Amino acid sequence: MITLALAGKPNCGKSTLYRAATMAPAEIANYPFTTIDANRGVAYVRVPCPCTALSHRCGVCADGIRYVAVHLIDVAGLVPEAHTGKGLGNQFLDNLRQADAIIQVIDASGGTDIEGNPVDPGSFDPLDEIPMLKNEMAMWLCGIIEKHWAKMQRQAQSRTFSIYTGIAEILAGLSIREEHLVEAERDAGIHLRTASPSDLVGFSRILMPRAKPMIIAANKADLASPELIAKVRTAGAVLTSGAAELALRSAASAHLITYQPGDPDFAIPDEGKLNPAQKTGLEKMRAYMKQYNGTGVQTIINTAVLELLDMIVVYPVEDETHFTDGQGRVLPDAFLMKKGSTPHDLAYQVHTDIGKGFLYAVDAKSKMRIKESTLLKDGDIIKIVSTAK
Ligand SMILES: Nc1nc2c(ncn2[C@@H]2O[C@H](COP(=O)(O)OP(=O)(O)OP(=O)(O)O)[C@@H](O)[C@H]2O)c(=O)[nH]1
Ligand SMILES: [Mg+2]
Repeated sequence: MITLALAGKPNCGKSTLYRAATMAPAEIANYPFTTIDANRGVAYVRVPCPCTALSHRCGVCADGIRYVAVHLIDVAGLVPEAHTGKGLGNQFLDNLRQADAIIQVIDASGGTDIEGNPVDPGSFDPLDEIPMLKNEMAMWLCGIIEKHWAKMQRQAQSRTFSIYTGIAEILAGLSIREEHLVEAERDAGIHLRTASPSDLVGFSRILMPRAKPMIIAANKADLASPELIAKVRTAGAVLTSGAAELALRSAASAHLITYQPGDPDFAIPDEGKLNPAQKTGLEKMRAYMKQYNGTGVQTIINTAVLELLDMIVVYPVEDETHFTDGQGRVLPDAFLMKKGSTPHDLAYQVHTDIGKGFLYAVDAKSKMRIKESTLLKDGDIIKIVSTAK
């Protein structure tokens, strides 16, 4: 399953975003290093369900909205010089190994310094947080390579030894491909076989963003001044209010409001159930959501998966006439696939045996058999015909 990780300085709202997105427990507090051990949970990408265009509704989606699961990890806060052991150090960055992409959380309100201590709102520049995390992550990566470097250079004396394979092995689990290494070596202007420790720093800085694509969540946007909002937006950040999303989801589970994650607004079925404080709180959130088109929490997850990781959602079925699986369930599964995947790739994702025995695929919407080389499209409903059952 796709894995996203929330990372950033302490006290910027990572655990709040995590709780809002997963509705799983996690400690939240207004001081640095509240989180020590990583939290892991399930969040969802929101997409329109293709069943709305069919004669049978699927029974899985909520009013035509389909939520597709991804893993979400919330890690401890990172401070400058974490790679030399400051704060909680950077050992916990190992939690990011499994992440396909990183959501860097910054405090858009400028109300906490680089170490997460509360300061006057607006007195800290949130954009200063961005290079800090990049730097610490690059130094972490560099540290992993350096640990093995002496041995690697000895091995590199042998002509048959591939330095790329060697590094790829050290970084196993980080989803780094050998071509990333070749490109980063070229762009850093170094020769890996003879690289010095300082060469490795430059190399790691270039390699890091290729290995772990990153997107920025400008959180606590509900507290941010218009100037800071404009500033973080110019830097390409997605505005989020983890606190608002968490409050809305909690209110929805208590049946005080009707709200689906990612909706631009919510409804209050019975005003009488709310106390005055709840009413004022909800009105504030509504004003915020109107201005910024929702709380931004769903947007950041969708953007990370669908745009940053360039994925589409595809629906495999066994019966292309009724769009069902073997038990008659309509569109039971939704798979996130990298754009550029083929039906054969989908077959492998469903099951290795189905992939091995792949014969051909049928586009269930047109009922046409599709060529193996055809690329899957977002929202495709596909029947796979395989020798394996
Ligand atoms: N107004 C507002 N407050 C928020 C928001 N997100 C988080 N907070 C508050 O910011 C403080 C820190 O939140 P946490 O979620 O614990 O932050 P963290 O990044 O996980 O912190 P560490 O685990 O210490 O690194 C808490 O007081 C939250 O209530 C937000 O979107 N808006
Ligand atoms: Mg935390």
